[in-house]
Amino acid sequence: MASQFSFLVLHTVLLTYLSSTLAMYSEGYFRLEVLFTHFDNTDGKIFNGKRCDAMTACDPIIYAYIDLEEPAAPYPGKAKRLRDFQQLVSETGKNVIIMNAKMVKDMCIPVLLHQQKAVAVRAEVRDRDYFTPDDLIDEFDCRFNFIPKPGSLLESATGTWSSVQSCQAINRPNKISLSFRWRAYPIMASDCGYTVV
Ligand SMILES: [Ca+2]
Ligand SMILES: [Ca+2]
Repeated sequence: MASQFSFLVLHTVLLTYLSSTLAMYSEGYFRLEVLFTHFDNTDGKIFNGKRCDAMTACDPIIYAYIDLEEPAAPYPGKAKRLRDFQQLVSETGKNVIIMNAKMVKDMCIPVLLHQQKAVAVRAEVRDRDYFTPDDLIDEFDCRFNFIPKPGSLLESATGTWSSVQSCQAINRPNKISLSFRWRAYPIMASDCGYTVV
């Protein structure tokens, strides 16, 4: 009797868990995380080939914006002004940065199973100067496609990171690089500010 009861309880718990997971997934809301890992501007130059600073290495500030709205548009897409971007990294006297700089954005327009959602992360890197306006080092488009798979249903709140990918530099491609990983995992409608009935 007791074991029958605990079986029933377990059964109910499992069903509740599965249906909530299914509901969560079927709504198609996801949290997207982008992790910048590596910036390399070994020769210490800005967008026009001049040096960042006369005597020292660059002082890079990395700004980024996850563009879900106009991902197919050329740079900078939806991020029209510097204040649209989020400042992620600021370093002094470094041409190369190894980092773990993460940004997060919720995808609150549902992406359904096997649909493809294009994403473009816009990044702008500037050289901080204290007595003159900051110099533009380069601008980057970091593009990828997110396609929810049936496996997404079973992923925990962590998801799996992509392999390391390269952004496309707008001004000095092949001379400067910015790399990243990304992942996406299901979230609840309430995370998007929607009321669940
Ligand atoms: Ca400078
Ligand atoms: Ca500087």
